[in-house]
Amino acid sequence: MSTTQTPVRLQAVSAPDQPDVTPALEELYRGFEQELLVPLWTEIGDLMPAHPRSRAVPHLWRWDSLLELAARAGEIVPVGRGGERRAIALANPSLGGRPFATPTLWAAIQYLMPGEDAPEHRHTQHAFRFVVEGSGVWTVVDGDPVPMNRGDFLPQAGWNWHAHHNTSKEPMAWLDGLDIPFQYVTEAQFFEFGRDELSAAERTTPQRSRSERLWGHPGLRPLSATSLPPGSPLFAYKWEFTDRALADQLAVEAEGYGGTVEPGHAAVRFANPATGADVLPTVRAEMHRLVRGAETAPVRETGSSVYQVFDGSGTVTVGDTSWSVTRGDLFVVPSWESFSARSEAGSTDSDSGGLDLFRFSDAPVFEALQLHRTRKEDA
Ligand code: 1HN
Repeated sequence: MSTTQTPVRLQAVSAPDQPDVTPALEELYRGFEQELLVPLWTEIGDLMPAHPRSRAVPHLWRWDSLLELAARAGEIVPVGRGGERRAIALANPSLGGRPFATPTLWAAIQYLMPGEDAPEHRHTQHAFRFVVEGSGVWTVVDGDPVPMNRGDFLPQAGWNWHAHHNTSKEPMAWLDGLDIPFQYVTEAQFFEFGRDELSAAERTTPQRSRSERLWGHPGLRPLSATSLPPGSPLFAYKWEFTDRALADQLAVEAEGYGGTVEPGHAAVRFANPATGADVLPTVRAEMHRLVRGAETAPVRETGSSVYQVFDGSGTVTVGDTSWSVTRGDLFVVPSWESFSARSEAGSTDSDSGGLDLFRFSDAPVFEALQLHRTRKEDA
């Protein structure tokens, strides 16, 4: 077996915190290079910054552009065994062209043409779907067909078998989120192909999945559930319930009883109904609603997030960058960059002036490792 040696290159530099540049130091550094050794005193600033400095940068992808390109892919790129999915990933401009939205998170637009199937497989990577518009696809999770409609959030924890089929006469696009970049560095990934065809029972199109019928009742746990999967046993969080939860928070606030995270800002986390924990072991998902004219206080957090505008329009600020955003637009908040959002009335009369933001992040990983920190910035 051959091994590849990555050369070590050490540059003696003249600086207050560095040793004097002498022939003896140069010779010492050549000795380090020869033996593949790196001294801490040349690296400490990069390895131990005073606060996180993300390799990722804030970036925005416009939904219109993603959808247009995905539709073109739908015309010319088949879906089938091998490629598995017509998914087109967001690549953070400072992560070397890899399909990584952030150092830990994958985000992609997936597109399925009328009548098409995305074949069954399973992998250790934890995944979810979020539907910003459209309908007509059923995702089949461990043999349970689950409908996908606008506003629905569908977690698929690692190692579940899953396939998708579009039974409608229209193409459908949605957002996929996975922890692929995180699992890539952990080197703990497994993947298996499933069956080439789904059964007739799996190709049915119920309005509610078995999972929703068992687990979709607030506060009620089925006594038949003796063992639990690694993520949420509820395979769909329907928009009807998310929307009502946000509207109810704002109504409670309007009555003077709090209930929101800050004035005019309602928010919910998608939680595992069996445990109350995050829906996926490595991914947190939330929905935020800002009423007309509301804004959030700038906040920094360790770990990274991807946001998608679900409805309305507004301005979001990530670090030094601000964007006007509207339905479907996606953007990245790298670790420890400050984030704030403000709702703004859009150009259409039907626009409520509010802003609904879907967010997913790697927070469960940071919390489990005691690395989660949040800091409110002075506005
Ligand atoms: C995957 O299985 C799906 O099941 C979506 O829809 C995106 C990206 C990389 C690897 C597997 C899906 C994926 C993926």
